[in-house]
Amino acid sequence: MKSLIYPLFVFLLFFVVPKQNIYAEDIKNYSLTIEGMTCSSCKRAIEKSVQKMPGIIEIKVNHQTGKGIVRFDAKKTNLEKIKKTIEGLGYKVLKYEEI
Ligand SMILES: [Cu+2]
Repeated sequence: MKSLIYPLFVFLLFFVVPKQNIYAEDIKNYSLTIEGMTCSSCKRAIEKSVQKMPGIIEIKVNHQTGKGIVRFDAKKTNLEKIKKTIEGLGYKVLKYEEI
């Protein structure tokens, strides 16, 4: 059993750990313009749902301006998926732009 520990450690170190890393070149930042947010519950609903998606690092939206920013790992998700999540809640993504 002990003889398995070292190979297991090496396996985890070289094969499992790197896959969980986020590489700087995969991180994308987008600005969003969202239609339909009227109060802070709208803001929270969007932030909560998007934050739960795999690959999302951060999302912040402002219901007063309709603007938001999202930061994500492009290896794990993309803007189309984020847009679908937001629109699934009943809002509309009018515009998005890489920043
Ligand atoms: Cu609201």
